Amino acid sequence: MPTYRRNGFALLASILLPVLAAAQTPPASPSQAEGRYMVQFRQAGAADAAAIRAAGGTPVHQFPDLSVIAARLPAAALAALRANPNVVAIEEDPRRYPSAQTVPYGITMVQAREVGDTSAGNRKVCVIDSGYYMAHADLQGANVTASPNSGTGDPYVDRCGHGTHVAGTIAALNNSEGVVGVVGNGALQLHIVKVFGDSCSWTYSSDLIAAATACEGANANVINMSLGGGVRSRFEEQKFDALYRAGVLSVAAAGNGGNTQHHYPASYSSVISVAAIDSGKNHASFSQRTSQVELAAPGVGVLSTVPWVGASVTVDGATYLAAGIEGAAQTAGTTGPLVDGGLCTSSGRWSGAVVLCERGSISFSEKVQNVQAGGGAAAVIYNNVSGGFAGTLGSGNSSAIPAISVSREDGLILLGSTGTSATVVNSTAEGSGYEAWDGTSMATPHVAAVAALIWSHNPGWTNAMIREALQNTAEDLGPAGRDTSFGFGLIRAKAALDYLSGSTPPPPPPSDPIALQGRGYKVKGVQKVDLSWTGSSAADIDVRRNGASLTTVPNTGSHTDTIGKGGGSYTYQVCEAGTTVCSNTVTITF
Ligand SMILES: [Ca+2]
Ligand SMILES: [Ca+2]
Repeated sequence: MPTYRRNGFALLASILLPVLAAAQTPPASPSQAEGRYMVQFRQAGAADAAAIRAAGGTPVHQFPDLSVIAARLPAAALAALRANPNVVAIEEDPRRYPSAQTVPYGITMVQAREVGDTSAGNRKVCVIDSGYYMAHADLQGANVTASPNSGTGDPYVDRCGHGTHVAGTIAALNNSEGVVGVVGNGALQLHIVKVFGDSCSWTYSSDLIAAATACEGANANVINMSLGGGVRSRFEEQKFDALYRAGVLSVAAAGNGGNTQHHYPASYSSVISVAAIDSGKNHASFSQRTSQVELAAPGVGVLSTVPWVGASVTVDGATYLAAGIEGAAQTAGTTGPLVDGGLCTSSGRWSGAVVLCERGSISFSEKVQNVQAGGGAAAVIYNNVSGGFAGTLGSGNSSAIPAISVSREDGLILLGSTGTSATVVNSTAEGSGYEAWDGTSMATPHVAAVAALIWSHNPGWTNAMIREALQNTAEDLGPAGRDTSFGFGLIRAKAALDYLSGSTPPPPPPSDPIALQGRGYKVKGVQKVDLSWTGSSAADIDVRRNGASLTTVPNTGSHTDTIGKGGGSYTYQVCEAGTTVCSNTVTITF
């Protein structure tokens, strides 16, 4: 009779875009009464600056090689200089903006920016997920390894995006673009194991065991598992227990069911279970509440890297991240003058324009159709309440023009730029994009990366020391003390590092090279215990029960103890015969 049970593991992110951040906010406009211009004269000379001043302007820069003077000019001065026969040309001094990088709120909230990362290269985080989009402009190419393709496709291709989003939270680069991760210097070692293929759905528990074994083989210190399933596996638990004993810190998502059920591997004692909170440190309603929840981290509206271009609108050199309206046309870049369409409840004369529409009154589909009917090249719908939103044209609907949504905050900024050129992008093509996602999947990498970051300050610290420090320094949230929603609370990198600072590395762990496992069962009322062990090459093994030697057997790696009828609790240990080299203890209770 087959006893196979499909032990499915789902990715733990809802692919939603509820919170969208402005990549950049342009500086406030200067007074319109006076503008910055560059004035070119026929000949460079001291008389040029005098001419500017005589007209009522104020020189700012002089470029003799160009015969140009940059100056602040009131309208009257501008008119006077235009009439000056010595002036060749006048050009408005256009604005230039710094390339901007957004620091996602979660990175700040977990104190990642308060802890030095110069030694991050001595730690390795293994990411078991859907792959890693190696070509992303904001992700490191160095210090990354991957387990070979085992049927899920190239590990450096991620058509699902989940693994790339998780990796961005861990290690997006601290540069002039996009976002930044917990460790932004590109030094942290990453090992990628791709268990989710392009279908992005589920994998088997045994695939996860194999992946964890691959992490172990790659000498990972921390394993990130933004995944889980509701069915426990004894063998999987044994694997993570063994990894913990071997010094690996495993971190997994508590689950997105919004219920009180345990999710695995998060709910094994040897794995840290991570709950999700929002930017206000409130418990995310989807985040599962269990006795195993250990730490909380940001998991709502987490902005990170995705392997597709995505949606945005760029005006005056500033790019605002957006969300594509479902069903609308794709575009790699549609440019037109930005106009205010109000609520877009009717069509205007919008030929070639990028039309701003406020959300409300009519459906998104009707707004986009009105923009299209008015000749508009693209529609940008901004929210009528704070934050962003994910919109759709409705089932089966489409539009010939691209349409995207932005937050109310960004919409109001854009309203101040009407008349200038705007470029709308809405593309699922492969590329370096960013999206804000929800999920305990998004919370988990904050914890894995913070653990690696603080651990890098002293590789002599043990996984247990790191775990204890994270627990004892978490910011208590919700009911006082550990609770099922937040565990010990919000993870805090700086506090944990301070807690550990001054700690000296402990002596090497007690000689415990033999790993013992036991399983108890009854046959017609007779208690039996199957023992199995690894890690010893001795010829003979002494089996001990409740502290006393029971028998000495050849080292076959296993032994069955038959106790007789009845019940009780029995503690086992095995030692190399005639030595004090012993295993851990295992207690079996009937
Ligand atoms: Ca960046
Ligand atoms: Ca609490």
